[in-house]
Amino acid sequence: MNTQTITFHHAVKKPVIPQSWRVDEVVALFDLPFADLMYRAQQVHREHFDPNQVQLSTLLSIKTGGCSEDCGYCPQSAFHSTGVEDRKMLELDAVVTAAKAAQAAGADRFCMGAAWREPSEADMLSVVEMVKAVRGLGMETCATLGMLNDVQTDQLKEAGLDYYNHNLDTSPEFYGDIISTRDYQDRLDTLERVRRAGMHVCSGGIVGMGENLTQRAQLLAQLANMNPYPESVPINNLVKVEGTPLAETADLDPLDFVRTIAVARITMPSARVRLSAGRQQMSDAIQALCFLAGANSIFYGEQLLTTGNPEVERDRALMDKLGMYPFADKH
Ligand code: SAM
Ligand code: DTB
Ligand code: SF4
Repeated sequence: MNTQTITFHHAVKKPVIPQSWRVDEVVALFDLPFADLMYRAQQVHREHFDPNQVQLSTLLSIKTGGCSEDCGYCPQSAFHSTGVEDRKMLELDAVVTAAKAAQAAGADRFCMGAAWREPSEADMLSVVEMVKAVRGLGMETCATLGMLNDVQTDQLKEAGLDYYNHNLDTSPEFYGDIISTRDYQDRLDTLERVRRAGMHVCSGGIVGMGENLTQRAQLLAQLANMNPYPESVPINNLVKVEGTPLAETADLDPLDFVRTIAVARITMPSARVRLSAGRQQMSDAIQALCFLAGANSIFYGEQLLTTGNPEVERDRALMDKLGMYPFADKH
């Protein structure tokens, strides 16, 4: 077995041994009694991280709406009437102002999102300037722009992009029920290019879209078996937006969401597991369980891309209540 070494931001070098999780093994984790699952997740978490530290990422939509993909969950798809307006790309100044505000509020990573199937050459010129400017502030940079080719991944790496977010979203089996305008393999190919260009990979998915437990396990097995697995793993709870095909999907039991976080932690021990979209609809108690299950990152700031996220004050109060602290604070 070959061993690879990856450099993590804010962490020591860790060897990552290629993993091969079978789907039935992942299902067996989901099926554990809750207390046993939480215990295992906490053991793994504490072996790899300070369990009281949380990474704070602020999102900014640099290009909103009018997307040519038909992702069934997404308020920004041109296929759905959700009331989200198609706006032109933000100017560099507006992006830098938002990044400075996020930094002042305590965020350490700034993620720029665009409602594109893929960026054009002209788009890339603007994004490169944005990445350079945000990196210049001393923040970690992340972008999520859709599919990329080799030239684009090199441009982003050169500009100083630390992470590229590109979610697998769901299992290969369920994928076709949610998106028809691109394939699972397209997603895997972009992730491979990001890796080859030398950037950190941020990839996760959405739960609560009507997938069954096996399909949830298939998503996590896909992520965990990447060699190496992503450094950042966002687990989103579907935000149901009126006008999208998934608006009426039945709620996922919040404890099943907590289980998903725990299984992500166990299967990807050294990854930053992010408790992502859906926090605004979650009680403090469920969020606390997610942190106990191994989540150690959140989106921070009132807005995700087009939907809401808890207010900074609420998150600060929650962190205080739980004795948790962000990276940006010196401890
Ligand atoms: N257009 C690019 C792409 O799809 O890769 C980047 C932006 S896209 C909005 C980024 C991710 O947001 C999606 O892959 C999906 O996981 C997540 N997302 C979008 N709408 C969501 C929703 N309603 N609830 C939860 N997550 C959502
Ligand atoms: C991710 O996994 N979740 C974020 C980020 N990566 C780009 C996006 C969540 C979007 C939720 C719906 C919205 O606000 O439009
Ligand atoms: Fe477009 Fe991304 Fe939304 Fe899909 S998830 S419709 S690619 S913005």
